[in-house]
Amino acid sequence: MSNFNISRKGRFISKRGIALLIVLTVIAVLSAVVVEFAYTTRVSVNLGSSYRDFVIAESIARSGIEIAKKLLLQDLNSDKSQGDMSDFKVTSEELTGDDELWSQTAMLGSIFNPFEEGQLLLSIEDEGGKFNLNMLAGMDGSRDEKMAQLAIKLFTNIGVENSDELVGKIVDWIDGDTFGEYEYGAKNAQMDSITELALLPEMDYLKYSKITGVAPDMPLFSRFLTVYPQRRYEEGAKVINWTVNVNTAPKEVLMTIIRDCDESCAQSIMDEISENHMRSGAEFINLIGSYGLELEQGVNVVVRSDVFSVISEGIVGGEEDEHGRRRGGVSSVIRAVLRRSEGESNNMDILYWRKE
Ligand SMILES: [Ca+2]
Ligand SMILES: [Ca+2]
Repeated sequence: MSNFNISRKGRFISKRGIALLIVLTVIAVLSAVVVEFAYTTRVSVNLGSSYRDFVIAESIARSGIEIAKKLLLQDLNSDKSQGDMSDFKVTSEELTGDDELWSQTAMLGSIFNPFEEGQLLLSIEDEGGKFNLNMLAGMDGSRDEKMAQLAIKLFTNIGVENSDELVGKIVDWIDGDTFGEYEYGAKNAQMDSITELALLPEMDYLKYSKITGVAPDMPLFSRFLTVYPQRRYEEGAKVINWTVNVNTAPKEVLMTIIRDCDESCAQSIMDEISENHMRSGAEFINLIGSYGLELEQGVNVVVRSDVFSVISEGIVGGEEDEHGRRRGGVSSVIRAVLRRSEGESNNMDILYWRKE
């Protein structure tokens, strides 16, 4: 295999060069976490070796969350200095190493490993390209019909049968009132986690993984759906449009937000975006306009986001597979949702945290 890739901007960048850039970035953040790591390593000497391995694995997973925070803040700063406030995905085939490093972290484990005693597998995903289920209903108990129609369209695009019935169940689950066809045992409050979908009437694993687009053993996140940011009630507004970061939206979401755009149409638009990411909502409107297409009602298009889901796994022991990933060792996984706050002092809020 060639040791060189051509970046989107036409430059030749060696894989070693990319690895070096990532190494430099991570070394900068490691100084912050190394103290915790050294401490747990010292403590572990006195413990049984399998428990010791678990403590180290967990420490690596925690460090991964710190690395994710740092990468996202660094991205915000470099976006500001470059005057391009957009967040987009860089796929592994076209790694450039110098922009949107957060979106390239899936490569981290196989390119290099900063931890001598184990391996870090980190993935960061933008939640801004997904449908926020909490938009379906307001505190006043009313169903937001515009959002309901968009959700029905999205579920139909995903291949869910009776998607209007599913949306009805979710609305009853979320909305503040206690009347409705599927109200029995409903929460009647906004969702805190996608996993609440599993509590809906007549839900099973197969349906759950179809609706969320992920395997049942990865329950926290979904390819198309999110519950973040939970802004709807906080703002107290009755009608809020669906704000979508089109740079990170999956094909099924693009099919939903554009009127009369089938799968191959959405695929072409997604290909164009991955070739040249959108730098403004207007640019996207022009792009779909060139296909003779327009947005659905109730949709706002943006090109950036501040809410990201992170899966950080530390693995100790085991054997490396052909991709350089360890299998069969002691593993610790942390799933978190992080929000970047803009302002004088950029920082990260943790919206969700779960350790497995
Ligand atoms: Ca960015
Ligand atoms: Ca209800």
